[in-house]
Amino acid sequence: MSDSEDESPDRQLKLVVMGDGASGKTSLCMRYSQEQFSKQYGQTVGLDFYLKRINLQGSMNVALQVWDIGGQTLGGTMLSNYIFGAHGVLLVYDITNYSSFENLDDWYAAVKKVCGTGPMPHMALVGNKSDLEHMRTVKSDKHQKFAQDHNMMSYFISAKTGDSVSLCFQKIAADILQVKLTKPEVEQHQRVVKAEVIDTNNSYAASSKKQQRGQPKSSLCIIT
Ligand SMILES: Nc1nc2c(ncn2[C@@H]2O[C@H](COP(=O)(O)OP(=O)(O)OP(=O)(O)O)[C@@H](O)[C@H]2O)c(=O)[nH]1
Ligand SMILES: [Mg+2]
Repeated sequence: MSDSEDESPDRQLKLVVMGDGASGKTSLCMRYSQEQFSKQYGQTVGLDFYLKRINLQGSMNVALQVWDIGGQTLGGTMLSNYIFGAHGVLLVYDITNYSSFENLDDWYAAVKKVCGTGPMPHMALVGNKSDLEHMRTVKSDKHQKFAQDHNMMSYFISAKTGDSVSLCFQKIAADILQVKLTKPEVEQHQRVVKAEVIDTNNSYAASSKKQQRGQPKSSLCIIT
């Protein structure tokens, strides 16, 4: 157990992760809390909890209580209870699935309903599966407009590669607690750039003009 785990946290935050089924909420939570990813889809029934202890500015210990809400709960009677008391809400959609983006209106409305005329929690728009950029169906400007219209912070992440996952949570926690992340903190949570060699003959790049012209088979180095 690390020193920070021994100490009781200075602050505890409830973060609720919501959005359509299969948008990658559980994958995001698993990546963040356990550095794991599974290609298999197991639908979340109701909700799951994750706990992550982080440190802000080297001095503030924060316990993040992450509530992973099953996509099927939209319209159900329990959803309001799950949202109640949230400090932050992550509205997650899949950038390759347009309807998961469209349905964010309903997820947003569910949060609004719980808050009534009171203050809204910190809201973050999270476009997941950024590793599937070549299959994107939600244009980036639509994403930005939604974030602006709803006064939300906005992120593109990949639960699969881990890209921007840690930084996203770190920034959300810092924003809620109104502290500024230091440059070293931002760098620390930015994922280390790694090169992955993929076989272009089995990837989307296989249909590129280069291949069509019958050029020799090759491997492509992608920076993720
Ligand atoms: N390529 C890719 N696949 C992902 C990513 N995140 C999740 N997936 C896949 O998408 C599928 C659904 O992921 P889940 O995390 O179970 O989705 P969920 O939002 O929790 O779904 P519900 O529990 O039904 O609400 C799984 O097959 C994951 O492997 C990602 O960043 N990239
Ligand atoms: Mg799930």
